[in-house]
Amino acid sequence: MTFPVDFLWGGAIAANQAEGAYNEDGKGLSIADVLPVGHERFDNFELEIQDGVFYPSHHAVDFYHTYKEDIKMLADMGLQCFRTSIAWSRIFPNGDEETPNERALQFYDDLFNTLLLYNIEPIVTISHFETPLYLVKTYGGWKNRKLIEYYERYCKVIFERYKDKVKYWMTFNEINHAHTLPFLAAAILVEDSNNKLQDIYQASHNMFVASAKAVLCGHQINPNFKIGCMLSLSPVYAAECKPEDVFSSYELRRRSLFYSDVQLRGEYPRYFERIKKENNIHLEIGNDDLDIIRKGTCDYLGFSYYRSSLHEDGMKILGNTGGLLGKKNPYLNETKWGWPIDPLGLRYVCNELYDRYQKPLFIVENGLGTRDTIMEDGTIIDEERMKYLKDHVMMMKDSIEDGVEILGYTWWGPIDIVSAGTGEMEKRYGFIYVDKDNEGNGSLERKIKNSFYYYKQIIETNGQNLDYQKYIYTG
Ligand code: BGP
Repeated sequence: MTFPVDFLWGGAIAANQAEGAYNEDGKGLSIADVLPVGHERFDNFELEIQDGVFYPSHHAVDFYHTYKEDIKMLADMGLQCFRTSIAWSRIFPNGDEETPNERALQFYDDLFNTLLLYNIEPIVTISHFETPLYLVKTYGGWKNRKLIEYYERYCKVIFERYKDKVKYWMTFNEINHAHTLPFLAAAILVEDSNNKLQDIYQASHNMFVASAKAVLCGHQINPNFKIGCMLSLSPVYAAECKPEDVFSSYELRRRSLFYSDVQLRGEYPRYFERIKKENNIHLEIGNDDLDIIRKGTCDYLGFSYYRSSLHEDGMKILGNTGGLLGKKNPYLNETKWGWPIDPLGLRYVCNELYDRYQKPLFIVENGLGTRDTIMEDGTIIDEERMKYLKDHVMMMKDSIEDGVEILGYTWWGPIDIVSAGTGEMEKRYGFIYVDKDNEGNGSLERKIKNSFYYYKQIIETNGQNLDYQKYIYTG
């Protein structure tokens, strides 16, 4: 058997993309709650809710109310672990309160209990693109080190509360997106800044300290906790063999790996000195910060992998989520949203990361976002999704045979949820269909897609039976 017996097969979502109930039971607004739908959602939003604007996170797929039935369906599929985030603005509506919101704590108690009832291991992202909005409006987001204190308080509360229910944690979702999606990943508005990189690196520094503090206090509360960092790590290939393209791709890659370098090695890499000098960056660093970062290294590296990108020296860089990135790769097919499909890239990344850190990896996001067609008889034969899944699982298997240590695999969006990049519902990842469209219409009814049975088979056979022919039989 290639996959270890304790390999965790699962699925992943985020609170803001699934729960809805944006103002129920005392929840405050989060940054996601002011983002409209559309490809320009990050260029086109206000920090206050506007009349007549549709906000997809407000009701999302109503997971806040349907989690019991949804988890039962996921359990039927055989899920062994389930990654979700805790919405920080449920626990601390503004983010800077002294006392947590008990109703919200109770909600996550019930959610984790439901998972445990089905023997599904919960995996929790502490902050997944949903910083309380008040922290942006009042403190300017993560570039203000006040947030370290508030995040630490939040972590202590949830660690204490769920210490016997949750073992796997991740401190910040796709922290390296501080560069490409600064509002989502670091809760900062950099458009009008006179030194954008100064703000991004200051926010990153503060998040590093916060993450390290979380690791230290988490291990104190429960020494069995496994606390990981989480990055978006789709690889960057040079567009040509021109040395300038190759070196520039390397630098772009390193701009991401900078985050895992700090969070896994516990210190700033030497190349950072030059970046600071050349960009006039002066970081505010507290007396104990570097010591805390050194001691609070993460236990594993969680990462998302969807695609690769092609880079040319001097090219404008866009983020993974949402925008189209890079040049077209003539060797790869693309999804309907223009993301190159590159299974071998996953093996490349797994090897690259394990060679660099020798720490366990956790593939906490991978998936295909596409449109689905419902047949007349109600079936959804999502062959493209099954193929994507098969090809990536095969590469994960090869990576394990290469000697890479992988803790598990959580497919992104096992049930359809709102897209982070565009706010669309119709960019679907799920094995379970949710009847809702981009404008918010629909009955929210859940329907099983054929890929549901296929993933169930993969889990049941621990990745041995990858044949999906019988699930594309149309009669
Ligand atoms: C990652 C995010 C997720 C997620 C996923 C897919 O960057 O961590 O929150 O949504 O990308 O992206 P999208 O939803 O834009 O298709």
